[in-house]
Amino acid sequence: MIPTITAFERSPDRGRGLARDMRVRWAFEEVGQPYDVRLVSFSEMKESAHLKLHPFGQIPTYEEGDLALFESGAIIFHIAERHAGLLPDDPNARARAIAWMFAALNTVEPPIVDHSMAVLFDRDKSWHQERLATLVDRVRVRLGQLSGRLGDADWLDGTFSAGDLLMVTVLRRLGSSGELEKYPNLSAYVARGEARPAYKSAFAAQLAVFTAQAPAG
Ligand code: GTB
Repeated sequence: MIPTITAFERSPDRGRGLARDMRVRWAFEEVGQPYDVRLVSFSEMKESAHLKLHPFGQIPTYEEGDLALFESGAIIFHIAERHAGLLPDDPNARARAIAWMFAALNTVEPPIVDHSMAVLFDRDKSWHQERLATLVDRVRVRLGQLSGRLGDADWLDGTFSAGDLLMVTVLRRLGSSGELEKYPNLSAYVARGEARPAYKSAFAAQLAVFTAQAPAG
């Protein structure tokens, strides 16, 4: 059975692959699992049909037969458990890869999202500059620690895993902030992820949604 995920009908990122369906698409491509996508509008996400799938009215969701899932991390873990290619077979290496999945979502993503939300939504606030300085500091602490741990390795723990997939997508959210570029090994790490054929296929698929809607010319 081919799983169906949901994605933004019109992503605010204009095809840059920053919304969280991108990581799920990438996981499917890594394991060679075909998938369908149902595009949803912002208003549809808050209607009861979608809320049955996602209690917080967000994307992505995952449906396969009787199973419905939300939370990108849980969806990717589900995919990784059912297919080879995203988690090592060795039990200890597998546990460490799962720890990196949690680290990406629980330790590195929050300061990055707080920073990007402040840049997007709080520019006009009187306290913006002061708050931004704090948020930038928090991002730099995490990037410095991550950079130190990665060192000159290609991936976080041996071979590429779902931990790397999530970490790369989280770091990409820094966008044009200039923060990632302060850590050349992290920039190279993200570039390595983006160079994977599975990443490129996933990126092209989400970009096609934007291009199909963008006015020509
Ligand atoms: N913890 C959940 C998960 O990992 O699945 C978070 C899901 C989530 O935040 N979904 C967002 C959403 O549906 C889309 S990805 N938002 C609509 C809402 O809450 O009403 C977040 C996102 C949105 C836009 C950009 N962008 O434009 O750059 C980047 C990321």
